Amino acid sequence: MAELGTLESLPADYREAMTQANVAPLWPMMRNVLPHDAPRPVTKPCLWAIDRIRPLLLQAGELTPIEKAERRVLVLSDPGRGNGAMQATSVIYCGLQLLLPGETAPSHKHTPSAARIIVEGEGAYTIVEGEKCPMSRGDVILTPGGQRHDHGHDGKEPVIWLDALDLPLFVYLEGSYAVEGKLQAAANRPDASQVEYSEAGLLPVRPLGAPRPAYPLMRYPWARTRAALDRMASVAAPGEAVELAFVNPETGDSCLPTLGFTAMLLRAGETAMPPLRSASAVFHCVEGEGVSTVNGESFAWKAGDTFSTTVFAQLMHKAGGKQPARLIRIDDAPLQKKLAFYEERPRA
Ligand code: GTQ
Repeated sequence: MAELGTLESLPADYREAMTQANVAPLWPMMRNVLPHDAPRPVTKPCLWAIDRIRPLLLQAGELTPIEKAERRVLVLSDPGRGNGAMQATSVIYCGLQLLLPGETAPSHKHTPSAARIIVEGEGAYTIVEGEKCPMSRGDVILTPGGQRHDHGHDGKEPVIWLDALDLPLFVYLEGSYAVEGKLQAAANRPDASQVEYSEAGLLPVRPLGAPRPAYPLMRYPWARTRAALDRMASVAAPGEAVELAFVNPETGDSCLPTLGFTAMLLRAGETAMPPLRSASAVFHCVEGEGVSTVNGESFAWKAGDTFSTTVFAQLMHKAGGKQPARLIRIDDAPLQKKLAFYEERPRA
């Protein structure tokens, strides 16, 4: 492969003239923007242990009243992007949010899409365009871009959940903004996961030509997800992956436009070695414990912990203990598929 010319090899007056003209030579930067054969990720894999972050989050509850926070969140910061990075990977933002009993987080809508995975506590809820979604541990609740949402809490203990948004993408696109509004009244009926989409393979019949809701299902209750995983695990061959995707039940598409969510079960003591994927990902452990290696670096996790992986990472997961581990995987594969470059490669 040809050695490309460096910036330093160009005459100083030529470099100065380029700067004055607001131009830059591509060739010294060529391999930065187009590296050979595979991307060179900026993201560094990281483990965010709940035991470390929970006390800081509860302290935030004392230091900052909800009125002064709008959303009381500690963002999971990618160490590859330096202190205070507002993202976990290129596309994925994650934050741990705290709501205390009696609090409400004000209503707003924004261009990025979000999903929440409940980590602990009972009695909180999110209202999305009037649909009141109760929050229980492991539930996945969507707030798609442009849909008004506010959070409330009728329970007795602090509630913590993990937010996942495509916010970094929207910031990059100079497309990120929020619109504030009034707290919503809940619609006088249960959320669609309880009444319209309560069984896989059964959809509400609508008149011909009636519009299908873009986001028919806002809440994926953990009790259902967990039972489905366990049923799959009971028939899966040893070594066969037990993983289910959260999809739009009307279309089968990913539940959000850019981010994908799956639930995984790792049988106790079993090692899973997925292919190398072009998508970046964040894993959240809902139940159990285990160890994952990301390009040879080990992260020991347990329920409530979250960790990130980079694009094309060599991954290995192993559930520890005597119980299976159940995790939720968040990735940006739906965005990459829409851009027609999502790729999987066999492990080296
Ligand atoms: O709960 O609406 O972590 O708007 C970041 C932005 C949560 C939310 C975040 C948000 C929210």
